[in-house]
Amino acid sequence: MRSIWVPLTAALAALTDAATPSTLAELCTNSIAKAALPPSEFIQGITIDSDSVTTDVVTNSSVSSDFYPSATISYCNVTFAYSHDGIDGDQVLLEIWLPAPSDFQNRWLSTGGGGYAINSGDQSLPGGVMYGAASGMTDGGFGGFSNNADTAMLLANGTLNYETLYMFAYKAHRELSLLGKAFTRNIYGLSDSDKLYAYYQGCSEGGREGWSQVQRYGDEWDGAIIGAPAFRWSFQQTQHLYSNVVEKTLNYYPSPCELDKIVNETILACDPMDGKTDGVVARTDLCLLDFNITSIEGQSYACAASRGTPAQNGTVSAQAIQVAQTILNGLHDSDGRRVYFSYQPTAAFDDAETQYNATTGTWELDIDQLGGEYIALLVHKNGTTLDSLDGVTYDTLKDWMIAGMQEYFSTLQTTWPDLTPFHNNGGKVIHYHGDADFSIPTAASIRFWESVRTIMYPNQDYNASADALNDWYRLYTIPGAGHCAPNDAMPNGPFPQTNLAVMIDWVENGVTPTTLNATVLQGEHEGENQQLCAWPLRPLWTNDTMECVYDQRSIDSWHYDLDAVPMPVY
Ligand SMILES: *[C@@H]1O[C@H](CO)[C@@H](O)[C@H](O)[C@H]1NC(C)=O
Ligand SMILES: *[C@@H]1O[C@H](CO)[C@@H](O)[C@H](O)[C@H]1NC(C)=O
Ligand SMILES: *[C@@H]1O[C@H](CO)[C@@H](O)[C@H](O)[C@H]1NC(C)=O
Ligand SMILES: *[C@@H]1O[C@H](CO)[C@@H](O)[C@H](O)[C@H]1NC(C)=O
Ligand SMILES: *[C@@H]1O[C@H](CO)[C@@H](O)[C@H](O)[C@H]1NC(C)=O
Ligand SMILES: *[C@@H]1O[C@H](CO)[C@@H](O)[C@H](O)[C@H]1NC(C)=O
Ligand SMILES: *[C@@H]1O[C@H](CO)[C@@H](O)[C@H](O)[C@H]1NC(C)=O
Ligand SMILES: *[C@@H]1O[C@H](CO)[C@@H](O)[C@H](O)[C@H]1NC(C)=O
Ligand SMILES: *[C@@H]1O[C@H](CO)[C@@H](O)[C@H](O)[C@H]1NC(C)=O
Ligand SMILES: *[C@@H]1O[C@H](CO)[C@@H](O)[C@H](O)[C@H]1NC(C)=O
Ligand SMILES: *[C@@H]1O[C@H](CO)[C@@H](O)[C@H](O)[C@H]1NC(C)=O
Ligand SMILES: [Ca+2]
Repeated sequence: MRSIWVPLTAALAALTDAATPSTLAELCTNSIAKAALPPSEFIQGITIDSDSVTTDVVTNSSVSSDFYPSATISYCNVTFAYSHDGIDGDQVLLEIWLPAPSDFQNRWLSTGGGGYAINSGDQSLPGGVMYGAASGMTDGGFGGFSNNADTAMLLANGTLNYETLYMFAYKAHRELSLLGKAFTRNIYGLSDSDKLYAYYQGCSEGGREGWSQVQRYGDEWDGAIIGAPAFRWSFQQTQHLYSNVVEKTLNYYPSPCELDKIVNETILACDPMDGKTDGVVARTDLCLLDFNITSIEGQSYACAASRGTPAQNGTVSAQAIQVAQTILNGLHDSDGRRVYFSYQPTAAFDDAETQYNATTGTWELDIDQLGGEYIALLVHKNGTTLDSLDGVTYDTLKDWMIAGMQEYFSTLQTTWPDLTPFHNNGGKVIHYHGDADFSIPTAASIRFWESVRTIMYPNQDYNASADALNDWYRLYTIPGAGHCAPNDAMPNGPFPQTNLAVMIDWVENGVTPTTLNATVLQGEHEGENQQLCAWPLRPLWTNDTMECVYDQRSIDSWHYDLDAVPMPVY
């Protein structure tokens, strides 16, 4: 696939008149990398610092992850910096890993981060290098690859750093793709007519970053692999505080063991509903519809002491059931109208986690700082932790969701549902989400897919529009999986580890992933292959054979009328 080395610019020609780099060592020099930098003003208002280039050969590095198969890779680690004209002290760093010229397969991969990080350090780049893709990440201009956006977001109390906000929201990824692809073309000597396939891979905040580009730049990628995206930002972040407000409102603070017992018993009860008793709840929708956690009340639980927490035992109380059920019901305002939805049953109650007070010997409120940080940093704009929920009610949460939707609509909200430019450009999306995600509700992804369907195919019935969307944007839920990872509580569940291989096959060979390839990554069935159903079809096992079935009752259970919000929520 690799094309012949054709120097593109005079500078490049001058530096490479001797020999075409054919080995990693020949490719991986500062002078070759410098010569391959796009010219300054390649993007209006950006100056590339050619003196900043670093290059390093890395050979035979063993890599493994839930997001790509284990491999041993060799690459050239290139970094360089650029700045935005007119901003004092601005510096953005890019890191790009280049496969050896003989391994390069005309591919680019952009990668994203998690939480307030815009990259995943050295965790995501191997997933592209192993498929012959030059693979890149950015530091967003936040002061180094391990500095997160939150550390740079507040200039002073009451004043956000809007450049940081926009870089984090979508601008840094646009620049990474443009600069990274141009650099890749130059250094491997692609001609203008050579195709450079462009991909994206990221989960959680990395998933939101992926959508930020697909929603804005139709020509950026041929294929985007997006897991459990942290989009619908104001709702998603505020939702992390809902469990705490439930505990406060009901004045009951369950121990971690008591909540764990509720999760375990839910898994036990709902496991067979998918037709296979294997310790995995593949149909959390049936679990939601047909299992009432009230039956867990009175069951005894016990957990051994562990660091910082004492041994816990007791019987599941009516109050604990009420807390859990209210969390599962999702946020409603004081008029009983629905504001948002919650995690699926079987998801761990992470947001509800309490802390032990050794003085009083009781469990107390522990404010979830995923939610707390959003309020402190981007709503109050005066810090990064929320110290108190005093006076915070369900209606306060509603107000934060709605006000935040307006304030961050063009930056972090990331739910623009018209993907026409991306689709017209031939783009493909693989979107996946763990059924037992405890950090981003699985229904959040279903809602967006359904929003795209209704906005882009308004005149077709459900099946016709679903089929049309599934031609290029497919959403898969992962039985048993937690947040962007397999789940110890359901170890026999699969995880889609080969997504980039599947996407390459779809984009470059036209092989549609009717079901998504997945592998059991732990436990007694480790290594076993499973397939994931594409929404709106749901998995159902009969005699050890899985089928993807259409189940109207299940489909309906994922649709929520957010009647407390006076605006469409995509
Ligand atoms: C990398 O591994 C290959 C194959 O095992 C071996 O031939 C080569 O010497 C190794 N390179 C280095 C630098 O260790
Ligand atoms: C890549 O290079 C940068 C800059 O020298 C360095 O900070 C980073 O640790 C390197 N990464 C790897 C995996 O070698
Ligand atoms: C904001 O105010 C708090 C409390 O007065 C102070 O501790 C903090 O340093 C201030 N933060 C900034 C970024 O000015
Ligand atoms: C829940 O199940 C896990 C095994 O998946 C076990 O380790 C844990 O102790 C159980 N918790 C309770 C409270 O029974
Ligand atoms: C669960 O069962 C209890 C007790 O029978 C009942 O009060 C409650 O309404 C049921 N909840 C749901 C969601 O059906
Ligand atoms: C339950 O905890 C109490 C102390 O709180 C302890 O005495 C008892 O042995 C525990 N029972 C079990 C079954 O772990
Ligand atoms: C534990 O409870 C006591 C008594 O209410 C309180 O003074 C103390 O601050 C609490 N400790 C922590 C770590 O919250
Ligand atoms: C931040 O602002 C909120 C809302 O105005 C206020 O309640 C809180 O005390 C402030 N926190 C700090 C650390 O200044
Ligand atoms: C949609 O297709 C499913 C089969 O995939 C079928 O069972 C269902 O009846 C169809 N719905 C409509 C409204 O045609
Ligand atoms: C599908 O996954 C299996 C392991 O479960 C793997 O052997 C196979 O190569 C994967 N297929 C693709 C297209 O990557
Ligand atoms: C499942 O297996 C049982 C027992 O072997 C058999 O009676 C039944 O017909 C099978 N069902 C299907 C749908 O194949
Ligand atoms: Ca099962």
